[in-house]
Amino acid sequence: HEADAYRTDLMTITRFVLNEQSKHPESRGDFTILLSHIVLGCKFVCSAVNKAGLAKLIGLAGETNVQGEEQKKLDVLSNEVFVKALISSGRTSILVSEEDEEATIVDKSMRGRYCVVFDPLDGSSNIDCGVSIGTIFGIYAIKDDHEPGLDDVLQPGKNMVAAGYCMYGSSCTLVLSTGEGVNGFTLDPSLGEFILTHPNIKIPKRGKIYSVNEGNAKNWDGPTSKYVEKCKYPTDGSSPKSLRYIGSMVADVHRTLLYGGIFLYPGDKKSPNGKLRVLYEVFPMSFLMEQAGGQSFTGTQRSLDLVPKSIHERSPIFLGSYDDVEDIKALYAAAE
Ligand code: AHM
Ligand code: MG
Repeated sequence: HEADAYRTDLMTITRFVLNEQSKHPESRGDFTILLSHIVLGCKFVCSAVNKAGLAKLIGLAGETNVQGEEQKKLDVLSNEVFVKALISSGRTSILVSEEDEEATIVDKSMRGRYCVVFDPLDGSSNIDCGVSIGTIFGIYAIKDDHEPGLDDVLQPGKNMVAAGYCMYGSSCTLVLSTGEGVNGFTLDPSLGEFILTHPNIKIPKRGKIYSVNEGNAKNWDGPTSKYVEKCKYPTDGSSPKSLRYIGSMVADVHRTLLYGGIFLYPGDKKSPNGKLRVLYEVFPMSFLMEQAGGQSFTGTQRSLDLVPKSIHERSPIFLGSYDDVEDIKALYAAAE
């Protein structure tokens, strides 16, 4: 009976990725090992985030613990866990984290074929009020026998071999693409395993939601202003869109992926490049969006074609349902 099979035949993320990799004869299992270390980091952060609300009660972040040591802030702690997990996987050469100004070049004795760019805990302004936050990551492969350098990570997003995020929300959800579609896994806390719950995610071709920090509207450029105006007062007979904005990129993008619509963090007069970082925010989310059938645009080009010049560079971003992104592209084209 099929209903039974679903309950007893658990597709864990490790099993899923092993299956995927086995289709590639050249695969040596390195990617699966790397991923299991990323998953460990996500489980750790999930558990730390869940306890954060109790911090005052049990003395976590920002307080002194029984040994008299100052406790670490959640984002600093998350970064340390990811850096150590990634190095100890033995499968990485370079790490770029939002928390660290410089890239980490992994010691020769621990080096592997991958570079990981990540934001260990994004949306940190939402931590103290218990709103969803997340980890974002992207993975590049480097050529064998080659001294790792910054040029391995200063590459367009289309060269990534995988990207994903983990959302610490009402449940802990990991969304991953290795370039063959997008799949979502939910942490079963009783098993400590991510189980496939959202196979083959496809974003609706058009959506009914727009997501943007409208508090910046007075500094927007013409096309962004026109676009948002059309969301509210459509001129083609369609219904106005709903506004949803959490202020956590992972949560806003996750909703966009599942329900459709558009997420915008445009450049404006004050911040011409917007706020979001190319390597570990714009690229991984754009990779996932395209893999799910959506699009991502910077205001001038396809986001994944951008060639970053520095590791913490920012870019405007417009991503989401294919047709909704077409509309904003048309407005920018018309303004040229
Ligand atoms: P952070 O890296 O300091 O957490 O900032 C990134 C976050 C994103 O998650 C979110 O999309 C954006 O900042 C929200 O910015 P704003 O508060 O300007 O709307
Ligand atoms: Mg961030």
